Amino acid sequence: MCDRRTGKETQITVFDPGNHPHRRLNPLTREWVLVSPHRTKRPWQGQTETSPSDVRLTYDPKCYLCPGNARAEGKQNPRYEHTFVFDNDFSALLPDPVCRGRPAPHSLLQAEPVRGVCRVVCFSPRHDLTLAEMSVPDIRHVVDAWVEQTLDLGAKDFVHYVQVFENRGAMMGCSNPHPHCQVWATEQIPNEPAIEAASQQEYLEKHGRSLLTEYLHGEWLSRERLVCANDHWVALVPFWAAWPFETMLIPRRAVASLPDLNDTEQDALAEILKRLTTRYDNLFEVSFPYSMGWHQEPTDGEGYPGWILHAHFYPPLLRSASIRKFMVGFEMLAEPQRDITPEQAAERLREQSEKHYREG
Ligand code: H2U
Ligand code: ZN
Repeated sequence: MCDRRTGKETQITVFDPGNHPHRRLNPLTREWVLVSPHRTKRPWQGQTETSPSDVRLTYDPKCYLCPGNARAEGKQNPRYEHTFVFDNDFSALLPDPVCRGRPAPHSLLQAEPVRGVCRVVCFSPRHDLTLAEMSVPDIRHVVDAWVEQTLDLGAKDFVHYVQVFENRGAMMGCSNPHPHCQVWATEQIPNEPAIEAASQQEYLEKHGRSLLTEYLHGEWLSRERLVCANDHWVALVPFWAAWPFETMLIPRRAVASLPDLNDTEQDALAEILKRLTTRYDNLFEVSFPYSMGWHQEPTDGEGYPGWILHAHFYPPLLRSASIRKFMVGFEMLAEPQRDITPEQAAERLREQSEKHYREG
């Protein structure tokens, strides 16, 4: 092909997503992700040092989540056997109604009151465990707690959305190694679920099928980005993943929220959670940090026919137990960027054993 300006011949090569810089669209958030696979010609020659062996206590007398211990504000935890849920002592949201007061002085200075409830869910009385190292029946208790919290908080008239999330590891800002997650129930639907609601709704209207049902179908056929699966769940690296080892967990039956899962699907969820988190831990032989959370149908009673329940796992690690991906610079100012392709990441996770490296 001839360049009109310089008159020189330029070589146009055929687009190869495994080699050429390109952008991928996240249809849930409608954001683009820049993928630069040419930067990882030999992606796995970097160090993969293991972390110093960590000796962990099964019970820590100083931990505010261990059974029988006192929390920061003086309240005492019961001697719980499976899970334990309490109202966050430093809650980011409060349930008390407040009146709106004066209107905004300018349309650019909008503020609105938010009511809500924040809770903490301890996964296990054992201080030293993580989902990856808990037994499947014990993880099932965690699934039960998520379902109960969604039902309980979702039933409150001022709660329109229930966000279950886990910050794992100090790298993700987790304040305590004791296995736990948080539940924040809010009056307004927050940004991420709000945009996902709009995308899923629009897709359904346009195509007559749910976005994630359609997406899962294609991924199941191609298998390129699958990590692991059972009869009821699929774990995959999404085509549009921004974090190096980002995954999604999607149920194979179209359900909208955790309480919609039947008993067998809840058992299967406990099983796949253990398998996926074990693969993560084995990748760099470290207790893999991540933020994970569920996106489920809002509880405002509006009806979200296109909504499919799913979990996102956003782990920060890139090349080793200590080398992380930073979302800075171009990511902060322009759009997310990744080097290793989602297909390569899925392959790396598929290669991992489902027997935990610390076992035995
Ligand atoms: P992380 O998931 O980020 O570690 O947060 C744990 C939560 O536990 C945090 O939101 C709460 C903090 O407010 N917490 C209590 O409710 N009581 C305490 O005694 C300490 C921490
Ligand atoms: Zn503890």
